[in-house]
Amino acid sequence: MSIIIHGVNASPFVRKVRVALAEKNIPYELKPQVPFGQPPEYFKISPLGKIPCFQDGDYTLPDSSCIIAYLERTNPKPALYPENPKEYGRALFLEEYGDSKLSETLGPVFFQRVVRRVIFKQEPDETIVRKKIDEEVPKVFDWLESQIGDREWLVGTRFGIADLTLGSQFANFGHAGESVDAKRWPRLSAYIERVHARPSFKALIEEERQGFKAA
Ligand SMILES: N[C@@H](CCC(=O)N[C@@H](CS)C(=O)NCC(=O)O)C(=O)O
Repeated sequence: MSIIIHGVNASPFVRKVRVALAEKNIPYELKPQVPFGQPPEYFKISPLGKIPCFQDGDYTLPDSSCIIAYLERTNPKPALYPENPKEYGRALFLEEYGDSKLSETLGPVFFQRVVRRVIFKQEPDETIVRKKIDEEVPKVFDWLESQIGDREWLVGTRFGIADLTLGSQFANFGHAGESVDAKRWPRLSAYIERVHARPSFKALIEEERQGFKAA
């Protein structure tokens, strides 16, 4: 096994890459690298200091979006990006939306409820959590609900980059003890269940849950 992913399994960006690797059936090793207190050597392979970073021999590549785009070229099947130009553009935007807006909205809920408790042994600040859930989540979920419509997957007819990006962010929402209200957002709720039922997601979510329990 020559591929190494530097990172930790709680990161939604690391999970994106791990799901892509699982979908493409590519073996790899996860090498623990926490996203704080990074040693100076880590900045040589990941100049922003962020996780994940990919390594295959002396080839290194940071950033989940760059890594998955690279994997699509080295291991094209099954494809995670649509062929059709319009669908391709839509898939890239949904990936960006997941990595930015959705991450900014759901990430702090996970940080307060899981990272603070498990890593820093502190109580969560529920004021921050409530503000996110009551004020920001509804707008984001309304938009996602409108994008799903009657589709099985967000773009085209196959599971791909948009689905694995959104699914990764929602996995952390689940780890924080939250779920999508199926009465208010029925399509989004069923869609996230569908994404998380894929073997690539299911195995990781279970592994992560066990890790949080043990910590
Ligand atoms: N655009 C990056 C974002 C990665 C990212 O923000 N990772 C967080 C952990 S979830 C991190 O490493 N934060 C540490 C830092 O910002 O110094 C990607 O897609 O890989």
